[in-house]
Parts: sequence; C-alpha cells; structure tokens
Amino acid sequence: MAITFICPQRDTTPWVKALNALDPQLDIRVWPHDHPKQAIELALTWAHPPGVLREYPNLSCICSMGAGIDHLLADPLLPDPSLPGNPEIVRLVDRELIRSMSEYLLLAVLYHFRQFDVYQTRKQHKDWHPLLPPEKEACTIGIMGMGQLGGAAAITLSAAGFNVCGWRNSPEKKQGIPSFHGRDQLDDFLSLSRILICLLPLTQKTRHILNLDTFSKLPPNAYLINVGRGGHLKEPDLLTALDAGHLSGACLDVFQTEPLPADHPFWQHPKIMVTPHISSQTDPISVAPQILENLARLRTGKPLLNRVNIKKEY
Ligand code: OXD
Repeated sequence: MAITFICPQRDTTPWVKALNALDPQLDIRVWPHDHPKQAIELALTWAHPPGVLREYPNLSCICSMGAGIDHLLADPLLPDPSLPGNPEIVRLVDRELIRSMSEYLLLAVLYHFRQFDVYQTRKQHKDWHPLLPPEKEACTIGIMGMGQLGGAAAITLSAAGFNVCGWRNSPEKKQGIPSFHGRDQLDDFLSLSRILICLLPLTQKTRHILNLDTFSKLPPNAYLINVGRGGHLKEPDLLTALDAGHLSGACLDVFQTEPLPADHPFWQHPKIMVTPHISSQTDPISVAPQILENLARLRTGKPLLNRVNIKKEY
C-alpha cells in the first residue's frame, strides 16, 4: 500500500524527505505522477483539484496538510466521511504550529501596542517625537476562535501582561481566559476588544464576519489582526473603516486572493501590514510522526488523531 500527496501548489520534497527519514520503506507517491490509484490508502492534500479524491477506490484517510480544512470543503465532490466506506478526514495540528502562531501574534500585538507602526511612518519625515507610553489596562485583546491555536495565543498574550478575552461558537472556558460565545455575546466581546484577532475556522457562519458592522462595535482606534482566512474579511469594509479613522490599523496574513495581487490596495495602504500567509507554517519534520501515527492507527483500526467534524466545518 502507499500514500500520496495531492497539492499542486506546494513543494513536497521536504515532506517526502521527513517521512522517509522516519520510515524508509514507506511508498510515497506525488500526484499526478506514476500513480497506482488502487494502492493509495492515505492522501495528504492542500487545495487538491475538485473530484480527484473520488478516484482512489481504497482511500481510507484524507489528511489536510495544515490546520485548516476549508480548502478540502471547497471541493463539492469531497467524500462525506460520515457515510460508511468513505475515507476519514483528519488535519495536522502540532506543537510547532501552535508555538509559531503564538509567536507571530505576540509580535504583531507588540508592534502595534508599542507604536512601532506609528514610528515607522514618522521615520519617513525624520519626526523625533516620543508618543505617550501605551497603557496595557486600556488595551484588551479579543481573540475570535479559541481552539488549540487561539487558546495557546491567549495564554501567551496574557503571560505578556495583556487582558485577553475570547469568543467562540460554544461555551467553554479556556484556562481561566474570560470567554464569550455565540452571536448573542458577540457585541459584548467586540466592545472590549481594542485589538481584535481573528483565528476562526472559515465556515458558512464565519465568512465575512470581519465587516463594517463588526468594526463599528469595537472601541475607537481598534486594531485588527487577521490570521484566520482571507474569506473572514470583507476587504472593502476594512478600507472604509481605516479611512474613516474607526480602525487605527491592521496586520493581515491571509487574503481573499493569495498571493495578494500586485494591484491590490492593501499593498500601498500606510496602515496595513501585510505578511504572506506565514503566521504558522506546517513544519514537515514536526508533523511527520503524527502522519505516521495516523497511518499505523488506520492499519490497526484505532481511532485517528485530529479528526475533523465535517458538519461543524473544522
Ligand atoms: C493552515 C495554514 O491551515 O497554513 O495550517 O493556513
């Protein structure tokens, strides 16, 4: 039996190397080359061509090559894992991914909180005027999405001395972090969030949740950090909120279209920081043991790690 990568936009070389370093006998194929479809039992995918996963008669597991699964759900022909005989769907979540997301968010928060964004603009005018020191008490950070990544970021940011609160779909307290849940509590959460971080999964409920109405409920001069998905943000609404002065700035790592097109207004906007979807990148060496563990579980009929709930869309 064999596994395959189906990820047309990604270089699979480091992945194959990391897996074969742990299991030199593992038969690894890369779509669309030299492909005995009958032999494939597990497919690692990222933005696969729609419908292709139905071509593998013995496929038992589909594994997202990252934490997100929206790229899988974009396939209208994705086999439904709740139907008997269809492959299970899992995602990759690992300590390294969680650590690097927390690190990115700490940096993005401090960059804004310590006013480096303002000084960077002032430098162009050789402007030497210290601003008043910022006050942490007046700067609550609101995290939308309190799953594994959001929960860890909340702990990192509160350890750095910030007041942090979270908002999630269902009620659940995360290690002492005050938490809001559901649409009913969204406005209360937003009214506290001087820095708003979006780490939600992209679902039908959360698409375009970052819109003008949401921004209008934040405290004045709020700052947005989006590390969820480009589909969470109504991009023209961000420009309107920034130009109206209601938001003081934004740090964006994800975009509606990636790579961000050269003529996109975000590139030139002085109040928008752009990074190229690097907030947390899956490290093949770090996740290789998890992939092999799931392959072993598949072969011995044990429950798989990091299974996805397709109904919840994450
Ligand atoms: C992921 C990502 O989902 O890299 O892991 O966006």
